[in-house]
Amino acid sequence: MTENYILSRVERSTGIFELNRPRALNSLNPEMIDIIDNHLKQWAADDTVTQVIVYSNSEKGFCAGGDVRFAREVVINGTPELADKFFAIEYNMNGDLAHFPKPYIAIIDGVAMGGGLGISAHGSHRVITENAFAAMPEMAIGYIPDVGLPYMLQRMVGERGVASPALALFLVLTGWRLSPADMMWSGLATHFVPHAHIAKFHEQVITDGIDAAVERFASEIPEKSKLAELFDDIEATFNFASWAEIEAALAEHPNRDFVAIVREHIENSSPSAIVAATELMAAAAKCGDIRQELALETALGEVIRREPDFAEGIRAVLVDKCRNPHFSPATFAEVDPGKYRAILKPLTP
Ligand code: QUE
Repeated sequence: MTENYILSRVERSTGIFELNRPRALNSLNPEMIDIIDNHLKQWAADDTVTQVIVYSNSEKGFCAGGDVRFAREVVINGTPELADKFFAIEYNMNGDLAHFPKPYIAIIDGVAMGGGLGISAHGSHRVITENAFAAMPEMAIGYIPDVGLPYMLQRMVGERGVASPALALFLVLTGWRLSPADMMWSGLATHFVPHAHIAKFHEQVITDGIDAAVERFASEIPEKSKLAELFDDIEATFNFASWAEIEAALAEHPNRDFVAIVREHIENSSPSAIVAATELMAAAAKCGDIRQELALETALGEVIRREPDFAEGIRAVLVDKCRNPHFSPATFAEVDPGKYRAILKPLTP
């Protein structure tokens, strides 16, 4: 029997995706991605649907990411092409979502990581509560930042009013866990609604539309962003197109507390993933459309999923949950960025 991992329906003029896979923290499997993409196509063309809303029906969180346990299994069983197919379909859906022509509202009332940001961050309204947090944690599993976030993160302006490629790179390389205040400040989130008002907010979105609901329920976030305090240090050390340059900048950076934070965050990360991600972000900066950037992820993802760190990282983080990965190569000095550059170059505008 197949379970309804996404409950989709139309209420009044609102298309609804209710994420319903609580045991896996709503992580997205191929079936869920198909449901989202098919409905987006249908609802984009249907004049009776004026907006779309996505939310989780579980207290546990919004969405933890893609179904990478599945991806690991097919890779170690010698059929990585099944993972290729899964990710290609997911990334295509992320592109469709980024170009969706109507208001798309995500209510994030808990964790949103990786693929969970891929089904929320590209929409017009990213509504968070004080329970929200977000991260791009792929470095820990020997993978690359994906689902269009390398493109989106570099272009969001947030409360600063100006995009920061350095901030985007810092976020994907460190896997920084963004607090609600960090999400608002960075631009990952667009509106804050206290958890206590979310049910009423949700109801009003459906009865009166997103603008009226935001007008009534959105408020100032009470906390301050820690990320904002690190911003000058981030700009001074992450505004580079290669990991070697970032390492050199970190080595000389006067604020050693900041450098210690960075080192602590990348301690259990795959050196190959960090180098590949830095190359991907530099290439993503040159893209004029998210679909071009998704093509970079597709190509680089196929290569990196076949490297040992992918299966090993998922084993350590999600299967054995022991956080003692044995990455290979184990040091940055042994990783050749040229290998990743060669994959990206022909596809980079
Ligand atoms: C990196 C990832 C994922 C991750 C952790 C990482 C990811 C993902 C999950 C996850 C978490 C909890 C679950 C689950 C999956 O964690 O993609 O099923 O219950 O889905 O460091 O990319």
